[in-house]
Amino acid sequence: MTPVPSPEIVPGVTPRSLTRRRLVGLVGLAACSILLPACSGAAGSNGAAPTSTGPDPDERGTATVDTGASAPVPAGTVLVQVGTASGSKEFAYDKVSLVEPAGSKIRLKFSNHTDSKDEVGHNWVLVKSGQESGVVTGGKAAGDDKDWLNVDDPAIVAHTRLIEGGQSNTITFTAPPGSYTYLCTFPGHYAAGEKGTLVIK
Ligand SMILES: [Cu+2]
Repeated sequence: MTPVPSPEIVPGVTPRSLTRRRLVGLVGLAACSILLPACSGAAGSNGAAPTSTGPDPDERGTATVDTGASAPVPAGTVLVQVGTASGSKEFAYDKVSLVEPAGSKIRLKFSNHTDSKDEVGHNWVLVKSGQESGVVTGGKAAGDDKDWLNVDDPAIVAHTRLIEGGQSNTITFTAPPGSYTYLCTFPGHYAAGEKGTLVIK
């Protein structure tokens, strides 16, 4: 599956167009709907209705349990919490700047604060500075089946899962001193402002 839909504008598009599992073919539309100036006037032919593929295993059962949150906390671990904005049309983290001490393990709890009914997926991906666009592009190419992330991209330092509203995912990682960007690889979200900076020093 290679969702590269033509951009188009449909009046009255709801936030559902940015949902994780539905309207996959309309991702371009979703990106457009939050970037209206760039897309105004554009017309495409991809108006196909979404195809239901049944319940996604990620959305039920153990995959939705934040097992990382209950793992033992090694000495010297720094606890960090980052969430998303709560609105289904807001694409932002609640913290855009983090500074953490060099040499620490960082345990990061990432929470998607959108309403679960809105089905807006987000992730938190830590990227080497200057390589943001490649990670975003690679994520889009990876597609919905890969949760919009190319996990093999060497520019990625750490990442959470793509999670639904109301869920959290905790990860533990270390990173060498430096400046990093964290961003969401769901198509359109980074461009809409879902990003921040983490400095390790
Ligand atoms: Cu996002």
